[in-house]
Amino acid sequence: MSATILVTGGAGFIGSHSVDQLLSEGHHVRVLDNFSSGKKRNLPEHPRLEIVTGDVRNRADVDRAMDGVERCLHLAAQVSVARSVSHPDESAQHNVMGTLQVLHAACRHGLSRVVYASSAAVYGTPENLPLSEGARLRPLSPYGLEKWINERYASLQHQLHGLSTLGFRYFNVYGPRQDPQSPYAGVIALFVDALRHNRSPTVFGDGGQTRDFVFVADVARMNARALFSEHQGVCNLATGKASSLLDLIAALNTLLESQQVPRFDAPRSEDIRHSLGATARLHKWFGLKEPRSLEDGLKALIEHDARWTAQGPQEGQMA
Ligand code: UD2
Repeated sequence: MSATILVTGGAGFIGSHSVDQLLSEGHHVRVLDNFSSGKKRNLPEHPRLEIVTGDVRNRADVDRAMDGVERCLHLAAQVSVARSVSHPDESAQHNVMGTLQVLHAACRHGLSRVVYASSAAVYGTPENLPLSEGARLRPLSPYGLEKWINERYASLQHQLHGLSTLGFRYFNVYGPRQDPQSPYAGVIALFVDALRHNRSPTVFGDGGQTRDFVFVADVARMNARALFSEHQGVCNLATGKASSLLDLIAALNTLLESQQVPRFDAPRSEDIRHSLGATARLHKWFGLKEPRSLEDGLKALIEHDARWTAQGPQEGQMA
């Protein structure tokens, strides 16, 4: 059955893939985006897609966007961990007050479900791996704390008003449309860009640090699935597999037929060594049994980039 779904931050990286997924499932989608980092070119021309330019911090904009909507995927955020450290007040305005606006409006408009972006950043330095949802939360940045506050607000709105919510703790999401030029680009986007331009990738530290890399199309599928489920609370969105940066460079060299050797730089302060998500809840609640392997995901990313370069953005979009 088709529904009308609001996607805040729908022109961004994860947002635009989620919009594609929801459209492919036959839903009507409304995007609310202020286009500060999201891009119109990430979105298709589609008869079931409506775009509202506005800000989640603005009550009138959120009310306008939520009118007639049944479910909401809330992804609009200030996404830079570094910026949250340098500008904590501005970051909290976006991430805490913006989310509060969305949750509160969802209650006023009688929405049946809100799925929102939390983050692995809520965990901070792990005590045990893999990180399960019950692990102690010790965020290392305002960004991580803001996401945790959002989880608490969502749970409280459930308690007070019966609003059904699910927060996904995204691990390291990668895939097409992650902009390597952005100061907040993830390591995969940066390494692919370096290798494609015959540059050495810069590794902060010794490259032995590991991450749980999740392909964005899997994230989009899980977002869509969660919108139509009843599960309440939080859930990791991870693969349960760890890869080191050196593994990543080796895989990319093979796929791109290059032989780049990394340049090693000082480790980032506050960098965590290992990150790996437990996936039992994700499997049980949302059935992501076989997430895309890193190799397959990197292949899809590289093929997408090649099409984009050859044909331009419209034809380059992923199905
Ligand atoms: C990810 C998320 C962040 C937050 C955090 C929580 C991304 C882009 N960021 O940060 O939003 O949720 O997890 O734990 O997903 N690195 C290099 N060279 C580079 C860039 C990065 O060596 O050119 C290293 C970096 O020092 C780190 C690893 O690669 O050890 C991953 O870095 P990242 O910025 O992609 O993601 P992360 O895990 O710091």
